[in-house]
Amino acid sequence: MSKRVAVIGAGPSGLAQLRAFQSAAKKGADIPEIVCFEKQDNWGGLWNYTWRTGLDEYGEPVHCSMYRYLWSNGPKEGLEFADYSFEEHFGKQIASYPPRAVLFDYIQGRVEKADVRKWIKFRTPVRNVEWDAAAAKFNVTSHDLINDKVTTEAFDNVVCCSGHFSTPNVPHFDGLDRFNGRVLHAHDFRDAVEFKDKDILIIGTSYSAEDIGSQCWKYGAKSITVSHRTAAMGYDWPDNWQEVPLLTKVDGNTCTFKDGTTKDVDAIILCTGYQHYFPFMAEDLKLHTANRLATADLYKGVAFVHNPALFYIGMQDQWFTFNMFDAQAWWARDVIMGRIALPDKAAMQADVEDRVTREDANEDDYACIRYQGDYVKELIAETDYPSFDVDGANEAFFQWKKHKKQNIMTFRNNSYKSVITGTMAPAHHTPWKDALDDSLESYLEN
Ligand code: FAD
Ligand code: NA7
Repeated sequence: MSKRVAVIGAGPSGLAQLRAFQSAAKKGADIPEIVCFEKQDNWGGLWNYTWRTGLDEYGEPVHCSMYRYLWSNGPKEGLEFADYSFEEHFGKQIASYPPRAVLFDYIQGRVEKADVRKWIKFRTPVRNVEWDAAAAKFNVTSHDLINDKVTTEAFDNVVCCSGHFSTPNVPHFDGLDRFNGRVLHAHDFRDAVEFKDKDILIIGTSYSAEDIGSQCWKYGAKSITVSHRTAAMGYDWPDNWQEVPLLTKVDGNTCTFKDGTTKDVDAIILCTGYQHYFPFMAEDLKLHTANRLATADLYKGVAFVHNPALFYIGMQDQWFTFNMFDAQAWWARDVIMGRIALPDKAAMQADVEDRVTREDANEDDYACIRYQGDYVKELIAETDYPSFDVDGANEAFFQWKKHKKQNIMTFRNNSYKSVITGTMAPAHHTPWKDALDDSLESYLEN
């Protein structure tokens, strides 16, 4: 096939795209030439941990938002690859909430087996993507940082897999500029030990707030105060943890909240989410969407309705992750290879509207999980991605939610059944709160 496809990013979504093409080639298909551009020096995306924050050694914004001691925030049974089980990778079944290093190893195992590293240009950020209507091709400009060389190449398709949890959303609060302690966004949080014996204030109530607060609690923070804009998380928190209304002002170390109460703190961590940010995309190709399950302007959540030679993978808010990226990547591959035909623009826009309406009708998180599970099923049914028990994965998420409600500091001690191999995960050898070593070696000691 004489087509050329550019994949932007070698995180879980980009790697899913590479694996999708490689699996077609393995079955004898004539696949396009694939070039994957990755700005970091290794694959894995957010799972590729670095101690660095701010700018990296080349002056590029550090992509990593992950931190030491991060354990999966949902059960691994909800994200397992249908074509590469945990048992295949580790040679045994492992416990349900692996730390970051274990998941990185798992992600890496599949693509090492597929031998797709040769398609990736590391340390090569994409700087610009434009559509040349006359040639019906994209001009992709990338920067080889090691040789400081900028190149523009033509591609028939672009698959954007650059992630959307890296560019922080950083609100201002009155007096922050005069705060006497440390202020940081979750994107720059690396090591909870820094906050041992400290009083910390967290702003936000979603995954980052819950998990960074829990990390700080686990590693010995003196107190954790969580400030909410919309609603408190409402878990049964430990004694040195409180939930308060929104921060209204900071004066010295004293924080005042909407109900007039105050708290003196040593550090403020803004767990206020991230922006979908694509500075390298020409305006007519740029995705503008909120962080939600039904993204704007993506037919089937993948093909850009204003130019469907362009695909975005993994741009949804995420209950499902790795297996959803796979479903999307297999589907994008089949459009690119002419196996799936796209309808006209009006039909694609109607599809987006329908997804938005259906998402808006979801009444609770359980409905949202089912909604995203149904989406994964829908895409899988249209490709040769191995079918798996998505309802079983939904069930793992439902159990996870119940276990969190029962005890937010022990939910990671639970085990679930793999929907790929049918095996029950073993209990981990140490309860999460006592397991201070998050290394792969320690986790696999079961
Ligand atoms: P990313 O992982 O963000 O990868 C994008 C890649 O694109 C990066 O390698 C980046 O360097 C590259 N890139 C960006 N811009 C360019 C450019 N211009 N040119 C070239 N390359 C570029 N999910 C789970 O399933 N379980 C969890 O426990 C979990 N925990 C999380 C914890 C945190 C703190 C965060 C932020 C996210 C977490 N996630 C978790 C969700 C996470 O989004 C997915 O697991 C996954 O990493 C998304 O993959 P991705 O490839 O879409 O994006
Ligand atoms: P999320 O899930 O986007 O959540 C962002 C949180 O930040 C949410 O609680 C918001 O409150 C809060 N927020 C946003 N802006 C403000 C302002 N201005 N003031 C107060 N609070 C604000 O991001 P996370 O980082 O938690 O999670 C991202 C991913 O990382 C996730 O998928 C995980 O896998 C890990 P709201 O409820 O909107 O009032």
